[in-house]
Amino acid sequence: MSKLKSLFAFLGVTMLAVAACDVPTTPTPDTPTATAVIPTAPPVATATPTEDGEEPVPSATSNPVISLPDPSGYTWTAFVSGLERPVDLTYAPDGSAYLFVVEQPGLIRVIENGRVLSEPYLDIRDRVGSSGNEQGLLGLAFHPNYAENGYFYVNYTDKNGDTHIARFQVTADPLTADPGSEKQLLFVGQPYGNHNGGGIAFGPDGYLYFGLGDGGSAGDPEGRAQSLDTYLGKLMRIDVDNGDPYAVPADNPFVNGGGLAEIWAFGLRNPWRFSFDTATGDLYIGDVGQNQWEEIDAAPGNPGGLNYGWKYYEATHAYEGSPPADLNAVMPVAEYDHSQGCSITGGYVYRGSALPAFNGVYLYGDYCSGSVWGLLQQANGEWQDQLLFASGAQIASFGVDQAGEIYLLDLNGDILKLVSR
Ligand SMILES: [Ca+2]
Ligand SMILES: [Ca+2]
Repeated sequence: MSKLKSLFAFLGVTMLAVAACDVPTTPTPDTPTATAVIPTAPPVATATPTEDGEEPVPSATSNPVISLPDPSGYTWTAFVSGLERPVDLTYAPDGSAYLFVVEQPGLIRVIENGRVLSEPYLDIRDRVGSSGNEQGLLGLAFHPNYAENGYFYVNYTDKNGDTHIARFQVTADPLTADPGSEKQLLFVGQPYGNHNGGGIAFGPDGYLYFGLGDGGSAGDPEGRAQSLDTYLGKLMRIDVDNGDPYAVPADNPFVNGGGLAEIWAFGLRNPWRFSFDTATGDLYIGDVGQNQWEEIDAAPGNPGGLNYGWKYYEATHAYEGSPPADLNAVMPVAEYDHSQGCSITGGYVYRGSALPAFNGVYLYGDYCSGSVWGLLQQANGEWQDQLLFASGAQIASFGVDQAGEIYLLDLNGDILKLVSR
């Protein structure tokens, strides 16, 4: 996580790229053991591996992959192109093979068999404002029971720059949603044009999560990220299946007071992208940094009420103010400085089937440098973090399809898919 370690990681990749033809994936030298990460499995009596040649049986939450793969065997290949500022990609959990891509000016487009359909799924350019680089239609999440209710949820900024969390519904035509079906869940005024967050996703608990930045400007001038009286600089968690327009889950951290009831996590600067590991439910957040440091936060088990430290800390580094003694800030599991990029783009833990060497690996990138890193927790709890790819893209987001395969979105209009060579 230090510059030094990042440098070693980069050198390692470079050397592999130069030297590797048939070099098998090897554990990194500082990985102490080759035992599998099985956090919730019953304790093993000894550390001795089975000697009868049997494969260890991974539990549902284990990572059979114990070391990051040799990236030279994989590449980001062109998937679709010609989009206008694509910023989010997801699928409808209804068994269809369609992919849905969000275009920042206010469209959702459908991808069928690697082809972008000409008719948009949703067009709300009439109410979306995207004059600023960080404004627009920013995030999309389909309801887990979309096949039955046709609901999906978006995170967007309007013509005044203010945030809306809203629900829409599909029409009788599965490829067309109704722009007139908008139901507003939450309106949040924005004091500045930037740092609007934008991510929105259902958690493994069936609740809807969405992230908002600290409001903007620079250095969180009004201290919003640490204030529990504003949605800015937070991750929220709501129950869209009860209440009108929603209910607050009874186990939200501030449901009985102390802060806004919808808040799930705080101390965030601009959590542009976050995701849940579909196998473990663990939460990962890419929180964009201020002057020097970009960070990935991870919350195994996704507990509520975590404080990610901004603006006392920019990643692991003191930023401004004296933290109170009881701060208990959660430090990132990975960080890099601005010699390696400028704005972090959180990604996904790979759980597809085409690339088994990536199973359990969290992939994330940088908007400016196009670098893609892999992050993997080791048996001893340490995180292996390594630069894997130079994508050449302006990475606005990552996305996964229903099969768990992973894509990256280039803000210039392209979507790339990770494949083996
Ligand atoms: Ca803002
Ligand atoms: Ca932080």
